[in-house]
Amino acid sequence: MKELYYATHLHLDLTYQYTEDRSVNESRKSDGAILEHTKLKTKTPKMYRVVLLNDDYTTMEFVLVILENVFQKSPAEAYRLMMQVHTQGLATCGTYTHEIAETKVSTVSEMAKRENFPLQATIEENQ
Ligand code: TYC
Repeated sequence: MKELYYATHLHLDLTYQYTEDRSVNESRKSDGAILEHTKLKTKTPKMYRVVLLNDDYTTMEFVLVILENVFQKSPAEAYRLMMQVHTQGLATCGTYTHEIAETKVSTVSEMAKRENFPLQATIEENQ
């Protein structure tokens, strides 16, 4: 996980605190001053691929509806991805944070069930 630190000048950056206390997160300046680094809470979130799986029963037309409406693909990109799943067994439809990826998978599953198709999507963590 990335840890971000502000790294601008002591006098200009309010996230550095001038202190005489020799604390753990300190670095010494040439004039003897101590810079205390304030660790920020923002972290890069893990990202997850949503992978669409092939099956023998879901119609190509329905997969296009899913790709255009759930994954916001253009008709041309939806067709390309649908054919990739059809010929290769699977394809990544998008990369999202965990919560959004989970929601996409649920939406695909619910829309497919409503039409009695066995279409499935899964999640894979990005390395
Ligand atoms: N293989 C399906 C068919 O021949 C089409 C299909 C494509 C199904 C992509 C699922 O994710 C899928 N009707």
